[in-house]
Amino acid sequence: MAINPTFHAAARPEWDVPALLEGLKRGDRQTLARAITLVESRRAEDQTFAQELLNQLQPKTASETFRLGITGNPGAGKSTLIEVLGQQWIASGHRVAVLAIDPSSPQNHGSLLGDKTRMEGLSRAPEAFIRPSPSAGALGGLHAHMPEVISLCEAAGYDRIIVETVGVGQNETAVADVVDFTLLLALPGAGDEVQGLKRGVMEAADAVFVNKADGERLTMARDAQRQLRQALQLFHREDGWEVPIALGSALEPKSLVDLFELLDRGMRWFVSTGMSEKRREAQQGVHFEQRLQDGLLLWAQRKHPTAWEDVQKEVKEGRKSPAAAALEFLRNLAAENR
Ligand SMILES: Nc1nc2c(ncn2[C@@H]2O[C@H](COP(=O)(O)OP(=O)(O)OP(=O)(O)O)[C@@H](O)[C@H]2O)c(=O)[nH]1
Ligand SMILES: [Mg+2]
Repeated sequence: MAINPTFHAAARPEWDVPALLEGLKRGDRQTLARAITLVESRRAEDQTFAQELLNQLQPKTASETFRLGITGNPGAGKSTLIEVLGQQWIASGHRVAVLAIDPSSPQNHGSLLGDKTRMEGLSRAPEAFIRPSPSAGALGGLHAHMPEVISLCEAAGYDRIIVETVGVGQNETAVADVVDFTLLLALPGAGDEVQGLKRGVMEAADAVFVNKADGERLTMARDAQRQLRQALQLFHREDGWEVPIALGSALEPKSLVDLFELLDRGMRWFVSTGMSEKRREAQQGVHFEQRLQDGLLLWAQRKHPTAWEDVQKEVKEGRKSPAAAALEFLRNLAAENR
């Protein structure tokens, strides 16, 4: 194949931040999708535009928007439930954004495709916006951009944000760092299924829903409810909120009345006691620190690529302990920047 020596890839057009802001204000979905692409971009030249955009967004208060995290083991029925809940919220006049965290692992790709069919009604609704977000990355930890993506959705007029994430592995409790309220989905059956939930996941839950309480599983669902109640008693909550445990079936919308009620009640309680606002403030602090850590790491790595590689090698080969190697690297950096 001949290579055209006069060919130059077209320079990427610069981002038009005022146009993005204006589009967001209009609630334009395409603009929202583009704005999310911008803040998720790893290109260094996009960073300035992303920050310029984010800095001009008016932050929403906890009484204006509600951020709900839905977590639970793979296959617990999170997407199926969101399909019903989202439509219920739309019917009461809300605009709903669903952000599904893509665990970025090959065995999970099936579920993302599945989400399209599992949230079919919602994905066709003009009042809904559904977006999978990448979670992993060399730097930046879990869903590193989730707080920004949430702000963008809110700026575009979505007042109910649902973040779906599997409650396993590293994603475990991270969702609680970006939402006002965390709903944990559990499955019928005392014993194994209940035990399978990690302590951290249970502790982060503001409410639990035993899903798939249908057909022959109803008795098992009640067992699970009882056992979860006992397990939750072991955790002390300083805020005084008693974690409710509902049961029902995402496939039978009528059985979800209790769940919808408890979500409403939870939302009102968290807003009226100032808990939601307090959480948002604390989360801002956490995000700042995370961003700073990411930035410092990247900076150190770029400044001394060779030393970085050498030290990595030494650690991997067991010639230095990770702690000692990190300390030495930091000392060298500090000495140089004194
Ligand atoms: N019987 C029954 N099946 C359900 C219920 N809710 C969901 N399912 C089924 O369980 C399977 C998994 O549902 P999803 O909604 O994709 O579960 P998920 O938690 O989003 O799964 P991941 O995104 O892969 O973690 C699907 O086949 C659903 O039809 C329920 O209440 N009862
Ligand atoms: Mg799902």
